[in-house]
This record gives sequence, structure tokens and C-alpha cells, in this order.
Amino acid sequence: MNRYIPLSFVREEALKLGFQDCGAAKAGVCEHSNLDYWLENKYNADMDYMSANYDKRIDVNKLFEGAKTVFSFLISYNTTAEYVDNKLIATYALGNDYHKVLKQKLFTLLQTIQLKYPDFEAKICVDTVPILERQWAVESGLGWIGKNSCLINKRYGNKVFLAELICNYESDYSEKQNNACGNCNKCIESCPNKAIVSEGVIDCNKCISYQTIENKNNIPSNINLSNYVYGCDICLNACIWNNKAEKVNNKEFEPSEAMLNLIRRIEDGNLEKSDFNQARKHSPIERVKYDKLLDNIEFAKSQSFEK
Ligand code: B12
Repeated sequence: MNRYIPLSFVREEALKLGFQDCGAAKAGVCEHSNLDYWLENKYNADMDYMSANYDKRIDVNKLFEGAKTVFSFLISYNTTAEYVDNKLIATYALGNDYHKVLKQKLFTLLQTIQLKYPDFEAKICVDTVPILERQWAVESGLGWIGKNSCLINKRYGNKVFLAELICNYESDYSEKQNNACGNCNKCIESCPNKAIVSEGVIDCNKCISYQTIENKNNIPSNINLSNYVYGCDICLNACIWNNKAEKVNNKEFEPSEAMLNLIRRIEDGNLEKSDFNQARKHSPIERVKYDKLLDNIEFAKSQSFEK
């Protein structure tokens, strides 16, 4: 007999742990024509890891043998905390590192599930696992892919993180949602480098987020950083669904004191390595080295830096 777990049970437990939503989709090969197109056009820039592990990225059975269901989870980082929209560091990096926060939550969830379903097994995925997280979120009914390529949720907008459990149980599968971007092109128009080359497709060579986080070489001189020195929120902030989004009280993603200090130091031009080391302790900003951050600041300053 097939093993079965109700989605309502998983969702209820996930919500107790602070997730905003959870859905489920039947495991298998994922729709990947957009990934293929993106890679063929070298829109991944120098992110070779996006072409490596291709077989795993499109088929969750290669990540977890005998996969039956992919549960997708959504958590908002659009918090009620008051802070100046600093236009230096992207919102997603102001609070605790979402990789650690979400992995811990899913680990706890897995333990809770196993108390009731002892032979439930799952692989926990958060960001770095080769899986198309946005596509699985669409398949799991959590929202649609916006023109800025982000997963947009009607209630929480696009400032949301995603994570998955690939498991050996069948479940109830969620209904997909319709795309509700309509004729709006605000995100496409907002990007100063025209990085959104067609609906849902980002050319990372032109993307501020890529240039300030992932690019290990010099930033090309024609790129406009628009003040950002780590990540970018421009196409997310432009989204009308983001403006309507319900804010959440997720304390772990509120800006840390160390991060607010880092921002003040950058603004005042007296940043020291110790400020960076404090801020990186719990933030995804640890993805870059101090020297890369300094280079980004120099580059942004050379292009009319605003406070
Ligand atoms: C590589 C990567 C990046 C790269 C490339 C981003 C990109 N657009 O591809 C860079 C460094 C630029 C980046 C930036 C950001 N990232 Co990032 N990133 C990833 C990563 C590791 C892989 C994404 C990927 O597979 N890209 C390849 C493209 C082809 O796939 P995709 O964008 O997911 O597109 C799928 C769908 O959009 C769909 N699709 C594509 N085009 C079209 C067109 C139409 C019409 C339709 C219907 C569908 C469709 O097909 C694709 C799958 O086949 C994921 C984690 C993961 N494992 O998935 C996080 C992830 C996508 N990133 C995330 C975040 C938070 C960000 C930033 C907001 C951070 C910041 N503020 O700076 C920005 C957003 C920039 C943007 N507009 O995308 C979140 C996004 C959550 C969300 N709401 O969508 C993820 C899911 C991480 C997480 N666990 O939460 N990121």
C-alpha cells in the first residue's frame, strides 16, 4: 500500500513553526524549458554551479531516490520592523541567515512528522541544493512567477524565501495559481541595467544582485549599482503585489543591530573589518568576503552614492 500523509497535517505543523504557507506537488521531472533557455544564453554569467548538477536540478528523484512528493514552504522576510529602507543592502540580508533559519525549522518539522509517521523520510532543501525552488513553489500552488522571475504570493508578495522537503510519502496535491501580473511591467521598467531581458528571465551579467554577491571579478564599468553594495531590491520593490503585501512579525528576519551598525558605517565612510565580521555572523552577507564588499562600496561611490 502506498504511504500517504495529509497535506493539512504538514501545513498545520509548518504554520506552527512560523512558515506563512505550504503546498505539495507530485515529485518528478520539473518543467525546465526556462532553465535550458537561460543556460543556453549564458544568463547564468560565471555561476558555473547553475549548469553543473543539471540532471539533479531538473529531477528530484536524482536528489532523493523514490521521491513521491515535494512539499514547498514559504516564509516572508517582509517584516513589521521599522528601519530605514537603506538602499545599500538588500532586505533579505538584514536579518538572520535564512539558510540556517529554514533548515532548522524543516529539521524540527521532520522530527514532528516522524513521531506520527516513523518511516517518513525526506531531504531538506534550502537554496543551495540543486533544485528549481521557484518552479516547485508554483507546482505546489504557493504563487506564480512574476516578470521579475520571483515567486509572488498574493498575500505576502515577493519578499519571501522558499524551501522544500522531498519525501517518500504521497499526499494531496495543491492546485496551481494563475499568473496575476497582467499588463504590469513595473519591475521590467525599474531595473537600471535592463537585466530583465524578457518576462521572467534575468540576465545575471546585468543584475545588481549577481554583480554585488556572486561576481568574483571586477564589476563591468557599464553596470549601474544604484547605490546597492550587497544584493538588490529594485525589481522586488517595484512590484505592485509587494506594495500590497501583508507584513509579518518574523523576528529572525528583522535587521540585526550589527547589520544596522554596518549600514551606518558604510554611509559614514568609516567601515572597519570588525563591523563586517560582527554583521556577517548571522547574515547571508557572509557569502562575500570583506574585500569584495569594499570593492562594491568603492564602485557604488564612484557613481553618485546617496545616503
Ligand atoms: C542563482 C540564484 C540567483 C541568481 C540568479 C537569479 C535568477 N533569476 O535566476 C542571482 C544571484 C541573480 C539571484 C538573485 C536573487 N535571489 Co536568488 N537564487 C538563485 C538560486 C540558487 C537558483 C535560481 C535558478 O534556478 N535560476 C535559474 C532560472 C532559470 O530559474 P528561476 O529564476 O528559478 O526560474 C524558474 C521559474 O522562474 C520559471 N520561469 C523562468 N522564466 C519564466 C517565464 C515565464 C513566463 C514563466 C511562466 C516561468 C518562468 O522557470 C524556471 C525554472 O525552470 C535560487 C535557489 C534555488 N535553488 O532555486 C535562489 C532564489 C531564487 N533567490 C532568492 C532571492 C531571495 C534572491 C534575491 C531577491 C536576493 C536579493 N534581494 O538580492 C534576488 C532576486 C533577483 C531576481 N529578480 O531573480 C529566492 C527567491 C524567492 C522568490 N520569492 O522567488 C530563492 C528561491 C532562494 C530561496 N530559497 O528563497 N539569485
